[in-house]
Amino acid sequence: MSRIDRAYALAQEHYAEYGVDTAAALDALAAYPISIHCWQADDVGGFERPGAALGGGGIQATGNYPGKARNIAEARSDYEKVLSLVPGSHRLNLHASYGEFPQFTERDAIGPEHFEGWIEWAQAQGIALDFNCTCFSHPKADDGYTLASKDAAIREFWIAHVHRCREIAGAMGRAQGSPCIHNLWIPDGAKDITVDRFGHRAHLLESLDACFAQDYPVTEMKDAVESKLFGIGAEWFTAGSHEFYLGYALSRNKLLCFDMGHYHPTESVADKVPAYLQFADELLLHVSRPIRWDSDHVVLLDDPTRDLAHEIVRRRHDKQIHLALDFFDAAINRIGAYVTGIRATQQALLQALLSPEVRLLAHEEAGENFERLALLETAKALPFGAVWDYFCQQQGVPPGAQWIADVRAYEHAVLAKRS
Ligand code: RNT
Ligand code: ZN
Repeated sequence: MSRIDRAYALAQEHYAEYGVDTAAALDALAAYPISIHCWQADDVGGFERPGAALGGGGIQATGNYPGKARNIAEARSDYEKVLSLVPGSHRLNLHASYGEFPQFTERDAIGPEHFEGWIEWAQAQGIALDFNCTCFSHPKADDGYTLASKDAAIREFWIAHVHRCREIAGAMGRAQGSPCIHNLWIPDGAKDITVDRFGHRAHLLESLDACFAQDYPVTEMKDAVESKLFGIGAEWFTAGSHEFYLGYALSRNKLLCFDMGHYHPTESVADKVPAYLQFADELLLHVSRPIRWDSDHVVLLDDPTRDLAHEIVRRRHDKQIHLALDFFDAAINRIGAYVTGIRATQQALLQALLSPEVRLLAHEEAGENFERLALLETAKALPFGAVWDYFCQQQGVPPGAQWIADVRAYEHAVLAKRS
């Protein structure tokens, strides 16, 4: 028996003493898909034009580590490398700006034909696709407004873009036999005091209704709307705030997307999940790590992520929580950033799946609050790492720290050759 097998056998026994079935936890983990965001590979640049770069829109990738993907072939090679280093089943979350455009194509003219290559590639990888409209980094977003603009022509343009994106998402969902989640986030807002907040939001409401006028079967695609607190250059006013989209999602039967970086720093997204799920059966999460602001740092196995994972796992039998990642660090090896963040998210899920929930709940319901606290603390020291390594081995990906050297080797062989 290898060290990993022996350690797992002991861990299995150990967890069983706490009433936890490690094999069941691993089955559940293997079945929980994480939608990997495409934009860590190229700093949210997209491939609409050669050398496209993220511009404006209140999101910002910082750093200039060498080796970012310069075209779709390079991005796919990077995603394949990432997929080879993470256990479990996954999806890829594409932005509209990552289409295969033979020549520059305006955003209101894109279509499923520009994503056929992606659909084929995803099928070959055994993964499904999710989709996002791209309502930023564009001259028609330069004044800070898209769907909430006071200019009817600007709104029309972006509504047409979202129509195209929903059609693309529908085509993806049909091809893959699993609904494609189409997420809408807009940067709309203003740097300084804005008098007519009501007017901009009224336009946004009307634009969204126009965006979603056409119904698609839920087996093909589902719409999500993502709120935000503020962005760089939109510090004073953000039209698509939490309250706005909370009302919108509930009244229009859309999925609400909670991004972990889009709230006041002391708010807990983990706590929002069981609140929101009193009113809805489904939601989308953007797992991210804000530091002081919506900085989109690489996700780690930290308290907010662990806390969120517990809420996800607790609801896995009666609610649908779609898990997508949203971080982009341009200051370190981008493949390493991906793998670190994906594995951390899965580790958080695994820790939650291995939590002695039955006992914790019994203590809670008996009013044994000291016992509850003490058991929570004790559970932190259970041999979770042994279960994780076994999972990696079972899934045919490197356990422990072995993958770090693999990323370094890929950097030498592939990334370092990109100028
Ligand atoms: C921006 C939102 C949004 C983007 C991606 C690229 O603040 O979080 O989800 O990060 O669409
Ligand atoms: Zn997000």
